[in-house]
Amino acid sequence: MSIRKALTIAGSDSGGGAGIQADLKTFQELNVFGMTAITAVTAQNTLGVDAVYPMSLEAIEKQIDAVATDIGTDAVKTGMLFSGEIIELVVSKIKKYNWSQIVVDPVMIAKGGAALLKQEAIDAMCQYLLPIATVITPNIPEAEELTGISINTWDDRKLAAEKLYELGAKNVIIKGGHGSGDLLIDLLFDGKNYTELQSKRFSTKNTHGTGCTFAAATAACLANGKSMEESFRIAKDFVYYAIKEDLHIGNGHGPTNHWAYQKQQNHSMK
Ligand code: PXL
Repeated sequence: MSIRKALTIAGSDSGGGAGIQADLKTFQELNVFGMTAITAVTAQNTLGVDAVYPMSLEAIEKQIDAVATDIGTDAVKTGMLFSGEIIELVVSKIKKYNWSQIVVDPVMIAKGGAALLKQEAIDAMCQYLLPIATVITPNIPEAEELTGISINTWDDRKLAAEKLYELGAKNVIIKGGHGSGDLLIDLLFDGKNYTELQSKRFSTKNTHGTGCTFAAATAACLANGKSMEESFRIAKDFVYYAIKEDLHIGNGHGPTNHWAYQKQQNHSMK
């Protein structure tokens, strides 16, 4: 069996719940060999982000080159990219290496409000990153920021998805975690069809890193050769169980449970 690989280009979360740590745990659980190019190091725990240290452009470039020139990858996931110049570098490398399964999580702000992307970088994201995205996975505030559309109704959400598609993303998933109500509905738009996936909304503060985990699960599934819709369904299930079986780590917004999906699969096979 050939081993499928995925590369995450993202920030490090010392607390282990989000960023590259969440990505690697997710890749591992979904049977994909995970690799990293770290764009920034954050000092943080479940209570918040204490400091952000962006890596130099050279350090980011060398990490991507090292992976590309020896190992290669079947999918790329981008997370915290911090600045316009990092976005431009990452896009030029993705083009240079002809990578084609690109999951863009447009990370902007941490739960406590710390900026993980400079305001000036939003233009670069729209101009350079969206056109190479196989799929972009914003939450509602991120979709609003990227499109300028304020999302209050289901039609607003569809309109924002269409706008992100027009900006160049081949598929758009607008997640519903920031909505309200008993049901959490995520929306996929592929340029023609809409797919809505519903699940129960849990009342828990342990949701740190759900966005990273969702995008990493999507990238792992694409690396494994699954279709966009199937990848969407598996990523949704992965995050559902990760929130449902929360771990209660730390005193603030705790991480999700990256083991839960596999445990569920193993039980249901018995
Ligand atoms: O969940 C967004 C996110 C992404 N990447 C890093 C983070 C966070 C949230 O805190 O720290 C590195």
